Amino acid sequence: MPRVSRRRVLQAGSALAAMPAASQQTENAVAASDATDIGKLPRVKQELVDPPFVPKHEQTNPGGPAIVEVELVVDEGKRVIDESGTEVHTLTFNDSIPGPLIICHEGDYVELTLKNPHGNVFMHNIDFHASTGGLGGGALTKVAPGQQVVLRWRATKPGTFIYHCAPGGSMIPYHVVSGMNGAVMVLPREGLSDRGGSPIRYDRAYYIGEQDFYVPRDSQGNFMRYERHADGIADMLGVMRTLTPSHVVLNGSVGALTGDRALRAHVGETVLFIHSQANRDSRPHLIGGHGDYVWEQGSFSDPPAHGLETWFIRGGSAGAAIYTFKQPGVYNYLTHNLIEAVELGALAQVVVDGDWDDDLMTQVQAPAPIPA
Ligand SMILES: [Cu+2]
Repeated sequence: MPRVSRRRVLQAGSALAAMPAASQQTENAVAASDATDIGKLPRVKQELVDPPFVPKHEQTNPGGPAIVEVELVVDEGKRVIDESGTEVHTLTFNDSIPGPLIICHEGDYVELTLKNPHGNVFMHNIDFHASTGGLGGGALTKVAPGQQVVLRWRATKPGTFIYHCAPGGSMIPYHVVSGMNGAVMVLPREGLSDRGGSPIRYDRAYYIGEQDFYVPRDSQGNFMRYERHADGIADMLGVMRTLTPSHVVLNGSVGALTGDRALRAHVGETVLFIHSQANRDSRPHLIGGHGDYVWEQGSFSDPPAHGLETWFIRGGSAGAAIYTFKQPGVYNYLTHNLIEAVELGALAQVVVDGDWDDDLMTQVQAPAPIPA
């Protein structure tokens, strides 16, 4: 394969975006000055982990920028997404739905190696909403089976952002609703803060990726199974065009974050929830708790909202919410379209241990017959 120079691709990208010539020159100038400094920056390899867990990270990082190296491998597989054994062919980053959370600090460079292994059949790429230029990296990362590519981009905007595959045409939504999406969290160097500028720190963080699936049904209404991935594409595109998902789930399947697989916390702990939805709107709600601080639109440049009951995640974005648990119990974390939560699967649980606070809530009288 002939190597395409970065400059050429940038020019192609600018033609697509009708970028004026002056800004093209500026971009090339910036690229040249970056190239001289980049070799001096420290490199940090980030071990990505399967959600709901997040990679090890510092909440503050007052030092200078680093190059954060990450690797994503495209998986073309199959998975069961509900209790009745409904099976879907999946397209994923690192065999995980959602793809792993990547964490860096504002000003860092993210250097991604994207691998599309031999044996896969589709072309893939990646569009980082946190990045700038070149279709979010999509123009520079198209990889055929057997290829890998390395992309570096600078995290200039602090916040939570999705990334997703976007190989072109109908394959863009098809790959996204087959699982190819995840999120990046770009922390401010001084860490998170409230609207008064006071620091906010968390004891643990969980990444929840909401996924809509569009599984075709047969004439009896049963979910279809397809031997090969390609066999089901036309039927699935038909269901996608109804805009009516068969499943809406948190972290890849119904029940992925409930029961034995529920999230854990203790009374008094402050928990950061990052919630992404690459394709549809969502309404996260923690039953029995609140969003103490919520960056609903995901931008850490804006102060968080305080004390919310439900927040809104726009399709194609990720947001963050922080809550300090004050009571023990099993909390349901769901999308407050309750039909999607209860009937379609978009429900997780947080099991919190600790002591009950009677001052916050108490049962004054147990259920008893109404006096005559
Ligand atoms: Cu893809």
